Amino acid sequence: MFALPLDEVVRVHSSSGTTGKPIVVGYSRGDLNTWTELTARVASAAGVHSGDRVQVAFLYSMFTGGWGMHYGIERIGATVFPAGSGNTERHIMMMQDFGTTVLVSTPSYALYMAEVGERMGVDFQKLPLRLGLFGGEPMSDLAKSEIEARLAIKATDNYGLTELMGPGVAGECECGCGLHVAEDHFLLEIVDPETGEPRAPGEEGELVVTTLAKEAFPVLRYRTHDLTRLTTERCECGRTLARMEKVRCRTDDMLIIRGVNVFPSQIEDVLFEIEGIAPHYLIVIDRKHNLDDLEVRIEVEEQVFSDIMADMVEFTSDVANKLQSVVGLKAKVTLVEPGTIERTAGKAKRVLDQREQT
Ligand code: DLL
Repeated sequence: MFALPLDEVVRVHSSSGTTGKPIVVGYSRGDLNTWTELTARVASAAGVHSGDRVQVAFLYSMFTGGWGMHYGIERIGATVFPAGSGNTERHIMMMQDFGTTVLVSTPSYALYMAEVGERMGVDFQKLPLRLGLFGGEPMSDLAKSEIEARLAIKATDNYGLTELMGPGVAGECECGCGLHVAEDHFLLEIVDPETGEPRAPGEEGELVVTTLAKEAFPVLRYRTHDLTRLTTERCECGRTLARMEKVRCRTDDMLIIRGVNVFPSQIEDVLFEIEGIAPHYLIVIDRKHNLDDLEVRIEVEEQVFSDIMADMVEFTSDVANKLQSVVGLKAKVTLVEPGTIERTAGKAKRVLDQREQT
């Protein structure tokens, strides 16, 4: 699908394969320059400036996150630590030793870093860390506040996808009220995900994007599967670019369990509001006797575990009732010990759907 001969393509990346086989994309020299400009733009809107020490904890690989943000931050004149993802204790050590001021990662990895740091006895309030640029996966309002409180930083959301370039498509400014879109490079439309018909301004729908200046891999009316809405109301920061609301979910994130449409983000919202639940969970769906079975495994904090059976039963049934009132389904709630749900340094895997195999 390249629009230029291969010898003019100077970089290749691929998507994380959210919907199956990864999509391979190419960049010309001009595309790389544009990409750097646009990631510099989102980073500076978020509040990064020269003098900042920025620790990039995205994968440096075929994934666009690491390389994309790296060059933009360099262009601003800030100092980049290309730490990559994984080896979390080393990350924490780097934050302490280098006096990192800005962290760049997925929101789920930031929460994991908070956990590891707390275990290491680090007081994040005392570190110079002040800002986080997060992206690559949804960050609910509650997850955002939790990151802000535990890491003692301000968190901003950054959106993009490989097919358009990677990060740099849209990002939150310091006002934190939606993501400013690089409208001079991308034409955005919102359509009805079922029919493809345009939605009225301000209505929620699927984001469809046309690239305006890409050379090696231009796309026309590309369907992102991401649900959002656009606003052209002026932002307090003074930028006149349109803003998109944070993407809560994808059209194809939707799970259909016993005929009920369920978005993992709805489950997350319920869990994050309950005291004593750690921000790590796994949704397991199975099919038993031709019937879908929903289980939500959640990590709880030490103090929730009780020797009194009745207390534990009450806690789990309280969580199950809250889930049922929001999602409309009865879920089996399983409490698991802290640290037992698998952590990833990239995008979190929250759903295990075992129905296909049964
Ligand atoms: O995730 C590019 C990226 C990297 C953006 C780092 C921001 C920061 P892909 O791997 O192709 O590209 O995945 C794109 O991830 O269609 C959304 O469903 C989801 N996604 C990306 N950023 C956000 C976000 C990168 N801020 C797919 N909020 C997209 C919600 C997001 N979902």
